[in-house]
Amino acid sequence: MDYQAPSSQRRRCRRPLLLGACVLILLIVVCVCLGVAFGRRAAGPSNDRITGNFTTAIISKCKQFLGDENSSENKCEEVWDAFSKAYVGKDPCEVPMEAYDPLMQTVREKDACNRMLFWSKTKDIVHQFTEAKKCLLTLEDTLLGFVMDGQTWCSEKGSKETFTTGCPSWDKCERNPVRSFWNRASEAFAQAACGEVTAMLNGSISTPFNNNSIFASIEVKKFSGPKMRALNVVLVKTGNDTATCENDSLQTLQRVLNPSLKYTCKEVQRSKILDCISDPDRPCGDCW
Ligand code: N1C
Repeated sequence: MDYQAPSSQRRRCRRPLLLGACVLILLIVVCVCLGVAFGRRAAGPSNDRITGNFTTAIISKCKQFLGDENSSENKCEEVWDAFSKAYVGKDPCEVPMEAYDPLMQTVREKDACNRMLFWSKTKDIVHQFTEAKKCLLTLEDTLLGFVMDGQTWCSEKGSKETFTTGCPSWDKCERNPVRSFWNRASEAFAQAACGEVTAMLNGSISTPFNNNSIFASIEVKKFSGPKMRALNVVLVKTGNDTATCENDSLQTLQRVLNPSLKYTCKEVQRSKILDCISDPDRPCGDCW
């Protein structure tokens, strides 16, 4: 026959059990709370989202560009200062291109007459080209272009920090820090245009000269004589691409181009440029 404890004894037995369960529940609650608190901290500004690393990256790229000159340390601090003042503490959709004016004053580039290369939707081939042949220069071959290429940055209203993630995308708002920077730097690069200028446009798309591009909306508008003489378009084509120098958008380009400038356009196969890039003995003039 099963032994049945008297009910008072059963109650006494249950009490420690109940206490244990309470302690366990309490422990679980504490653990969950701690987990959430620490988890939130970990998911907050990740390492590359905090100012320190970005500052270091920008300053060291700047020094890499300027080389080991003694003055490069101070210059790069000065560049960082002017650069960060343009957007730190501001709403990331309220940074106008003019915010970078002081930065442009800080960095003065030498004239590169007859060597300037502009581009639109041809970034890869253009940079392969300038990497291999040193005859032409893009904005990314100047200090600011070199340092900022491929970077993302923004801040927040009232913040002292720079974030490198969670920033507005290119099209989310026009006055975002990255877009305004490229607009302003491109404007300065085009204002410095001198002699014969080359532009590599993409012959694989229906509108090689696109009104929304920086090339059309900023750079071409700044091209003017007498310092600049001509714009030579290289239309990069692949296989049987149909776009030609007669393309409607290129007619528009000729119409909006300052009339004091000479204009030429040449269709060139991408494979021809690539062959030229891979042969160190071929001079630039042979590439198209
Ligand atoms: O809008 P785009 O090209 O016509 O701008 C290209 C034009 C070039 O001639 C450059 O002088 O504007 C200048 N420029 C850069 O140098 C540059 N480097 C990196 C503009 N944009 C630049 N980027 C990034 O490329 C930029 O962050 C944005 O995402 C693209 C714009 O390229 P696009 O539309 O092909």
